[in-house]
Amino acid sequence: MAIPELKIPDGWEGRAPGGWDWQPLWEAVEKGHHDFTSEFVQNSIDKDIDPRTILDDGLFPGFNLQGDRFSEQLIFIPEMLITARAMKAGLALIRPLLAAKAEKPLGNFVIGTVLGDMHDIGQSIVTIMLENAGFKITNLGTDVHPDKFIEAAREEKADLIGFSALLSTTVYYQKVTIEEITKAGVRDKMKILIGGAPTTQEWADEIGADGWGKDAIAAVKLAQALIQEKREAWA
Ligand code: B12
Repeated sequence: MAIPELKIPDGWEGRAPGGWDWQPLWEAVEKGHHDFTSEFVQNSIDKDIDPRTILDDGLFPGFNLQGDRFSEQLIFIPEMLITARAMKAGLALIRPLLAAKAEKPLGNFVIGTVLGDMHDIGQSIVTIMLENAGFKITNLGTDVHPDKFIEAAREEKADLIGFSALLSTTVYYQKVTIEEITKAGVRDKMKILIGGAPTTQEWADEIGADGWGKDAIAAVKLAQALIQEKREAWA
């Protein structure tokens, strides 16, 4: 087993002001110091560092280091949770900077993590990027029952709906949720996107989703393409 190490983003110095040092933020996220993380992220925003750079160069290294340790079972749920809390404290500050101020949204997008699954960092990043691209997002959070997805889709007259799943056991609920949407008679009113680390294009095809996004950038491209496609109108 390889001992996880901090992966320092290539060329980060070129994306930060002279004399800048991300090390304290890498350590704060790693150790789960969410107050310090917020302060440091705010300071980075005040220094006009690009929010994507804050995310990629500032927040991810410490998060990924703990993630690798969690995967190797060197740390456990409590430590991973406090790191996730720090990550989310940072994301919360970046979000308003990236959110588009479009007067007329490109479309209504409902997103959530499927039943039985508590992972929400990835879908939060997808949410931020989609907002940035001009979509109106309704984020239902984690552990979302298929009925709740259907109810929100009806309420929001969703154009697009997205299901995140991070566990090989919960990807099954992406399939179940699509089946329930079909049974409810609303399948053709929206385009369905899926994502999450264990998912693939093959899985998306197998369960009848309209698309699969490998990451947040792919999710945005996919959403922009699918919003152009024909859908049944909501009543
Ligand atoms: C953080 C984390 C946790 C945290 C979650 C905190 C939170 N608020 O999210 C906590 C500690 C709670 C946790 C718990 C568990 N976890 Co966990 N967790 C992770 C970890 C370290 C990181 C996941 C993550 O956030 N990745 C970063 C984000 C940015 O990536 P992402 O989610 O893949 O999202 C990107 C893309 O997939 C895509 N995307 C995501 N969603 C969507 C949606 C759409 C529509 C689209 C288009 C795209 C898209 O875009 C995103 C951005 O680029 C991973 C291991 C790892 N290193 O990845 C394990 C991991 C996912 N967990 C795992 C396990 C086993 C568990 C537990 C079962 C552990 C346990 N023994 O109880 C529990 C399950 C709890 C539950 N019921 O959900 C396993 C899953 C193995 C498997 N294949 O099933 C992993 C892989 C670790 C491992 N190797 O063992 N976990």
